[in-house]
Amino acid sequence: MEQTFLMIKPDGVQRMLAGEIIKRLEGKGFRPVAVKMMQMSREMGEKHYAEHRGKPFFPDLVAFISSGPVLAMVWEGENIIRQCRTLMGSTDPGEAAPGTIRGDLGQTMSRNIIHGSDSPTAAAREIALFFQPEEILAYSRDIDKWM
Ligand code: IDP
Ligand code: MG
Repeated sequence: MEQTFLMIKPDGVQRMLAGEIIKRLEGKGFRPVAVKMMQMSREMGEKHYAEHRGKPFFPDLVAFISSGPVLAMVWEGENIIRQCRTLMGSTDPGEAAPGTIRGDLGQTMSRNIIHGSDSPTAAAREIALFFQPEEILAYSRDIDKWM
């Protein structure tokens, strides 16, 4: 089953949107297999966002992502990487469609509440950055036969 890395960013945690976001993911039928509250170090922020190093917004992005607690999660489901990108909406909440997480709840490009892996390669890299293999559970739910 495909897995993705999702993270509620510091703005989402502070605005108490974690429950709302998890509700949407559960409602879609996806399964959480690892979840932890943590505060990222600056170094970890730089690693997580390594692809953006050198861009003008990189220093602020790293400062922001390490500024307070985040909720780091691994979720699984069929085609979950693509589907979660769709549920999240465009990077800029001003452009994100209504009904999406960023469209409904996000504020600006730098305060867009949620991170989600954008490819299988990114998902594998990000999951390994945040979780030890033994922290990721394998289980099924009775309702999964209806999914
Ligand atoms: P994504 O989160 O939708 O995958 P990316 O392009 O990977 O978007 O950018 C990572 C994060 O960096 C975004 O979620 C956003 O918070 C921030 N970001 C991206 N582009 C800009 C920008 O032009 N100005 C400020 N922040 C940006
Ligand atoms: Mg990205």
